[in-house]
Amino acid sequence: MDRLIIASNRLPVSIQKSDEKLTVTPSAGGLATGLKSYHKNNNSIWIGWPGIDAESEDEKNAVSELLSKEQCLPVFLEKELVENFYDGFSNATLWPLFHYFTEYTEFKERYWLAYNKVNELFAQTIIENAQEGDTVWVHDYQLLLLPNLLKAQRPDLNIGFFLHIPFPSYEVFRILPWREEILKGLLGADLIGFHTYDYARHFISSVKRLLGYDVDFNTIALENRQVFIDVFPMGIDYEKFESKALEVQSKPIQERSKMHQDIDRFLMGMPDRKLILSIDRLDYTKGIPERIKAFKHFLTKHPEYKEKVSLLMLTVPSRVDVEQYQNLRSEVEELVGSVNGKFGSLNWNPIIYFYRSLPFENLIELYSSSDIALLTPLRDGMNLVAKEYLASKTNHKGVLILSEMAGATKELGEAISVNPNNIQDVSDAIYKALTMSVEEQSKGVTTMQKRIKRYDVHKWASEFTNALTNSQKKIAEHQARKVSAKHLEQIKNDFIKAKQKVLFLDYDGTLQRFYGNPEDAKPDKEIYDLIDALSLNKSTELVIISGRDKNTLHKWFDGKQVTLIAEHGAWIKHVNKDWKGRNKNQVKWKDNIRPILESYVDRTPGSLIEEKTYSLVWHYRKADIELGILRALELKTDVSNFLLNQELEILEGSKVIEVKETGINKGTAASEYIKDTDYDFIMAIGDDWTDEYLFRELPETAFTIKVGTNKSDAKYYVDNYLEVRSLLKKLINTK
Ligand code: GDG
Repeated sequence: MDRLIIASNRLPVSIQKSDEKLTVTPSAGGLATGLKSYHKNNNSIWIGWPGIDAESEDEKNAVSELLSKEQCLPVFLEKELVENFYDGFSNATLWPLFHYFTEYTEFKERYWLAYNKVNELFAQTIIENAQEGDTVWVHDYQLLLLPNLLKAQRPDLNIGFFLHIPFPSYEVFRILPWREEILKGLLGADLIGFHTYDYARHFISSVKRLLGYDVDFNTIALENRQVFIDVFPMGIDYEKFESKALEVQSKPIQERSKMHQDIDRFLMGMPDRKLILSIDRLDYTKGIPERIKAFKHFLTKHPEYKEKVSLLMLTVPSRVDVEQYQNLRSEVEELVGSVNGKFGSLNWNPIIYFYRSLPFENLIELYSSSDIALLTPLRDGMNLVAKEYLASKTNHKGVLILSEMAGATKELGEAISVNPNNIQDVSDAIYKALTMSVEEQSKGVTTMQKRIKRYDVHKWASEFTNALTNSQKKIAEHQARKVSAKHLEQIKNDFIKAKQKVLFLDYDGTLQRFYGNPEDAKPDKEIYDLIDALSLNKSTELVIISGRDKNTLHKWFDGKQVTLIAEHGAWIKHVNKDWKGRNKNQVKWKDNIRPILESYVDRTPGSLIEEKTYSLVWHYRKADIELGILRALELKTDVSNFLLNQELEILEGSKVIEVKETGINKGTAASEYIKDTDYDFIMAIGDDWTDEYLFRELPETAFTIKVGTNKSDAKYYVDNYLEVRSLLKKLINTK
């Protein structure tokens, strides 16, 4: 990999100003702490907002200089821009929407404009600093437009994007007024990574539904590029947490920090005393009020735990200027007060509440000393705190209670999983954790530790960047097979030299673009002109080879100097001759298959049946895209039960399932066509899966060309039907 440029809203360090002096402090948050060591070791450049509103050019220069020592480059943002971009579109539009808090989501044009502006400023800074072929790794929801801004101006860059928060279901995402722009922005990346498979499939589903692109497993086929989607659950710097935990726990009691000594005193205040820990930013996604209510329920249900257990809540101040966060703070403090007021005593606070952030060392003391971690977000992209808690459990004793709405739950199957909205469920989980045997604790913790140690943040970052390099290789491979000016020259030269030539041309998606209504795809003047011009050359035979029924092809091309092959080869009409069909299968198979297809039409609005001589076709191009794909899978299974001994097969095309008599496909039809003539130039162009038969069966010397970016056995690629037409134009007027 060439040089790496990391781009995120915040840099791994912040610049602060006090008494006219600038100071550098490490930024909090999972992304900054997680990637920091990777950044240092890989000699990358990190581009982001320094967190300060620089007042003058001199100050900007001073900030830049301080940052350059950290391999960082600033994007300076003015105060008003930050308000609309950061507090506005990022945190009042995207953050609530992507976490399913639609009621908090604000749609304001000025937020959107600022968001565009900031993404453009990032693009500008990166472009000014990126060398040819550099890799850019863009992070998170503040920069969703950046990949495409970069790709449009600098196609040479390898662009990766990672989303740290959930990608919501299509039903929620579609609410966003700028949904298409956001998707297109992201699709400028070559690789897009998510924490979980669910987020990835939500994204793919939105792309399919809103932009209509074809998706083949994890590859999205754009008009002229491919975008790869994959899952990379973010890890932590395991080593760092483990070693710090060993260090703080091995200190003699008198040398421990004040906080650590307080915890020791609390735990030793009574035999069997237990400490439950929760750590999160004060955010409505974290389920903090629900957690307090569940703890209250637990204390009511289990009075025997009075004075024996406390919940230590570290809530880190966050987005303090935003009203919802201020309201949340009041609500949380009221709830804490009411629980402590109701259950507490002179020497026992059921809830120990901190509203601040703590130094790293204190954080580790909390992790390693507490018996249970109670992490119950209502929605969370990953939740690194869960992993950090486990890594700090160097004595392997501890229990993790984790919300099933956190991305981390997918990897931490041995944790006690809870629905954070179910207060009874969370209260039961607390009881279960308090009564869990040491052996069981140790078994769970050790298993999870092994997993998160193996897939730590270094592995995560290298897996992502390796996948980005691999996607680059696949893209390069595809690029190399694209019909270039050089290839065109070669095709043209061979065409001129050849004595007997044949061109097999698919119709829909190859000579003509796809239309929602197949009837609208009738040939335009340019197609007729092309056919007429090409057929002037006496040594050239033109064959239109299509899955369409013979009547349509007849209507469109009768009288033209072109051979027509209809229904994938079931019918052929040589120039100036009549249609010739295959012998009809005597078995009345259609009567058996038709009712099955009809049941699918009934259950899949927008789908329809087409009857051809040798086949029955179920079309679902106009149906809901996901339902169509699902039904197509079902239909294949259903129909395959009827195929035995019937000499029938299933052919899957673009949004169609065709049940047809065996041995009929474009490959056998083309082989049949060329078998008696010695052609010294054969070319085949097609866009569909059914054209793959053609590409495979034609002789090795044939020029086979795939339209689009999907995987193919063809030797070459072109982007779309317009490129097909311009390629054919090059062959006109040659003798
Ligand atoms: C996004 C996603 C996803 C917290 N309090 C203190 C402190 N922290 C550190 C923790 C941890 C980080 O902050 C919080 O972890 P999150 O996982 O919640 O990460 P965020 O950056 O807030 O959020 C989230 C994450 O990105 C990574 O992709 O997991 O779902 O929302 O590292 O240790 N650190 C210190 N003092 C504190 O008081 N020193």
